[in-house]
Amino acid sequence: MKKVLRAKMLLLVVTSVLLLLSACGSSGGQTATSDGGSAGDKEKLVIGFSQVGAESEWRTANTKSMQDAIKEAGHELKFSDAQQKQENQIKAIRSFIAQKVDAIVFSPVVETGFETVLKEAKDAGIPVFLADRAVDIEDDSLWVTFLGSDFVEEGRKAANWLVEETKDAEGDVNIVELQGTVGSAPAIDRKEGFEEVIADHPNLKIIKSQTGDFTRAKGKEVMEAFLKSDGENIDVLYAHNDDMAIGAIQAIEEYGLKPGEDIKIIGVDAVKGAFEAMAAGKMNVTVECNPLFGPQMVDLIEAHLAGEEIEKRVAVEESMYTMDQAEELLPTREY
Ligand code: GZL
Repeated sequence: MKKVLRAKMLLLVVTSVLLLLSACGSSGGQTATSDGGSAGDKEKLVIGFSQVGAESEWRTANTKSMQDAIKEAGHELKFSDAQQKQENQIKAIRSFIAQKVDAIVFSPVVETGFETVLKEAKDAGIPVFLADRAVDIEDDSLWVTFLGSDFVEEGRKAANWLVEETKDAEGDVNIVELQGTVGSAPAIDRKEGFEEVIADHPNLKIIKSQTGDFTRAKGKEVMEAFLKSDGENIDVLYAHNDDMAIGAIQAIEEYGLKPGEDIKIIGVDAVKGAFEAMAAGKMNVTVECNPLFGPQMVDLIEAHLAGEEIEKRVAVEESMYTMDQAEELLPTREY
């Protein structure tokens, strides 16, 4: 009996020692996987992302889309919020270069002033991917691709809605315009597209135009000034983004007029706030500018670094939404 007990004890000790050794082996250098290789089969990249700022609902959603996509792909993100200042973006890109990241994603706050730092990235052999906004630089070898919306088309869509909305109007239709950040691609292009369409309709007149820098606060402030100088004479507001439109709506109500009725409100982005304003009858239309392109951007980076050919310009698919659709669509909106 004692011999059997001793044999069982010995077996238990040997088994325990073997188990302990195998555990130590797997928690050492390599994480063991079913195929015995390193975890996953995708190389882990370090991606530097220089974001414009956090000036609008659109921007916040865009940042989240990029951060989530990079994390889900198993890559490391080095993120910089430039607070809408060009000098902060230039500093961030130089920092990414010094850290030898594998790729730089960059949404330029304005179209000019980045050529030198982009040349530094190219000289360092680090590919740059333009996200959301373009730069006005001849040498397009300084970036791999530009993934973003067609802002000129967004301006055209806004104006075409107004042409249809005012086709039976008698006399002039007076428009005030809240422009986006001065010098930014969306501000320049949304103005261009809108003016291209209304040029064929001389009764549609822009009587005041000023930047609201894409923020609610500035949009409200500038709209207050418009109302002070031209209040009863304003028929339409064209805002280059919904955040400025929402700020302007507050100004219009405080002035004593009904936004969406006395003054038609046109925005761009199609953020949740715009759907809420439209559902409340205070805004008439928003042109979609889709910020949720994080996964598409990660695919482009991985494809380029894997040696695949990438189109120089990749457009994001978009639509337009009106007041009568708002209530039904609001619960479905992701940003
Ligand atoms: C457009 C983006 C613009 C948004 C604004 O792609 O660059 O910047 O329309 C944001 O809301 O501030």
